[in-house]
Amino acid sequence: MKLIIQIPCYNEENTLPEVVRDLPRQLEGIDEIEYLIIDDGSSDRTVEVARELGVHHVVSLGSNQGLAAAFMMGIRSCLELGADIIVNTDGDNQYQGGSIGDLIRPVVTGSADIVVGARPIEDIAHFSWLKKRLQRWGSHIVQRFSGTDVPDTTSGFRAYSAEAAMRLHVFNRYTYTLETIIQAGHMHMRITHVSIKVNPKTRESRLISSIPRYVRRSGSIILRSYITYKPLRTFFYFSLLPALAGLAICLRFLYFYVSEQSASGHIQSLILAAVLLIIAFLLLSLGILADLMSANRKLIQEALFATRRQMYQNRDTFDKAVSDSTKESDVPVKPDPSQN
Ligand SMILES: Nc1nc2c(ncn2[C@@H]2O[C@H](COP(=O)(O)OP(=O)(O)O)[C@@H](O)[C@H]2O)c(=O)[nH]1
Ligand SMILES: [Mg+2]
Repeated sequence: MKLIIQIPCYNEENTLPEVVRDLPRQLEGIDEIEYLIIDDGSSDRTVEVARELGVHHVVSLGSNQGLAAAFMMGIRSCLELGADIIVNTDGDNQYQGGSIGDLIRPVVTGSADIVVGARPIEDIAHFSWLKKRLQRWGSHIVQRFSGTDVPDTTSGFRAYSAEAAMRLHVFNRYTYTLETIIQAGHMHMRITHVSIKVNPKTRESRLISSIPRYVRRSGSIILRSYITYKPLRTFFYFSLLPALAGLAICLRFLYFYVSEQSASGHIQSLILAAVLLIIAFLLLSLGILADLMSANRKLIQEALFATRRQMYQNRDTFDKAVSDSTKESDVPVKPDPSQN
């Protein structure tokens, strides 16, 4: 079994040496361990430091594209390098390399597809009161939306089986942490967590430069991921308010119409009710369309997974098949004698 530990890095020259030195060299149940650095257009010496430290693989995005893009590039690279298990950890030395053995165990024994390292949020001294509350509420919302019980949904310390990694696809550019849990939950992957300890703070968080911005971006990621997987339900909820308001106004109109034997004076409310009911109808129609599109997405997702599995797990067979088919199409077509 091959384990690749990936570290997305954006200007981590100061902390990377400590992170790499702390990584395990061997682990029970693992035959090979390799490290991979994803450099997201760092302007410091991150790449040189990684090479000096003897990191096995360094891949680069060229320009700064954000943590989500770096994470996905790492996942694809690890799969191409033949990883059976992929561990993601951060470049700021927040997580402890010594916990990787515990983190991968459920994947090694085959009892989980994804394992999240859950930090003791309440006991972390450098997390402010507000950050602790946001972590807790955010995780609670993600648990509800994903149907999982991961207590720390923003933790970047995780282990993925190769098959789980092949199924994941992150659409947003900001962070992969929330979207991957919602995706995994809806794809019915087995996702579990283990308690971990963290190191003292080495620097300020670069992902959370401002709390309101972080809340807005995370909220939009959660909502968009949920709509992707449960479009009909979401649009049904959206349509409830105009539908109920429209119905109530309609009933009020009917009441006056029957009791006063005249509709005069209430036409405006009838128009308002009609507008609200049309809005509700349109929202529900959008939900039905989105639901049909999501059925297509599921098929594409399955096709993509099947292709990736064939590509990564039967690498030699796949390469041969591709080169054979290229050779065949290069062969000049012989003229058919029967045509003359
Ligand atoms: N690829 C990429 N990684 C980033 C970026 N910002 C932060 N990171 C990495 O993401 C990880 C977590 O970032 P950090 O600033 O520690 O945020 P925290 O999770 O709030 O502690 C670290 O490994 C960083 O190097 C970025 O713009 N691009
Ligand atoms: Mg950090």
